[in-house]
Amino acid sequence: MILQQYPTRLPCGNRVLDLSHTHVMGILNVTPDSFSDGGRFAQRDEALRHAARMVAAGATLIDIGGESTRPGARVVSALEELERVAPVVEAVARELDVIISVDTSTPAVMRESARLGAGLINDVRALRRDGALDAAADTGLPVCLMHMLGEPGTMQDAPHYDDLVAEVCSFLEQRIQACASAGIPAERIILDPGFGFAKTHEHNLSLFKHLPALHALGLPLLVGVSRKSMVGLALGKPVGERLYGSLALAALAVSNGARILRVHDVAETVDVVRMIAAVEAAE
Ligand code: 9MG
Repeated sequence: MILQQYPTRLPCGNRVLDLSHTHVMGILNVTPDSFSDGGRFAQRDEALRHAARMVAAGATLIDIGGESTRPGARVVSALEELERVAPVVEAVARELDVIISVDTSTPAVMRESARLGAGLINDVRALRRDGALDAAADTGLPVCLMHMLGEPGTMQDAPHYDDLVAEVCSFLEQRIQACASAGIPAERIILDPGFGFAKTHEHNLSLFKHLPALHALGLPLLVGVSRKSMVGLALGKPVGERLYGSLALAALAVSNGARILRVHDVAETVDVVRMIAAVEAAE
């Protein structure tokens, strides 16, 4: 059992996230290759249906992203990202009872998504883009700060650490400090080790093993490993066969203090979380 040091109520816009237990965040990518090419409204409706399925399966957060963060991915303009994300944020906010997380590093997308009803900003660049700290602070929303070195396009070019865990912790502490200076208090921050971002397979495994060190920073942890290469490489499985490995890591993450699991397979991960909760609630 891991003791938590942060408040259990995290206001996320017009909803509250109860951090006394672990939540499942469903992934909703709205990049051009995510949905059929039937035009903008058809894509928005398809995205909404997918979000509704994840909510029905037990997701309490939906993470909407319009910029691919895969290694080698193209950087999109703020306008392009906004055109992908905004209609979906607006539709999900109108139709579904769920906290919307917006997966973005772009200040204009943060501001507009907050206006349309988003409740959380998930930034893989930890608010390091110009204007991102101020934009996030102005929204008043909580932020997820993820560890990554460099940019998605180049982050896997021989990442090196002298002391991986210490360097990840120190990076996150520096970003917490930058947030404080910009007016974002620690009570509005979620931390994420950034599995698969500027890390080799060995780095990912080792960082996972040392999750308690990140938990000791005293803020809620988000873990995203669903179908990632660390599962594929450990098991020798292609992306379509990584469910059981992803669920094993989800269970380990929960028992090491993760409060949000960012996943593709919502129903299966919700079962993992509920099963662990049932055991923890027993005498
Ligand atoms: C957008 N995105 C892709 N992988 C992620 C991860 O592991 N964590 C967070 N916070 N965002 C992610």
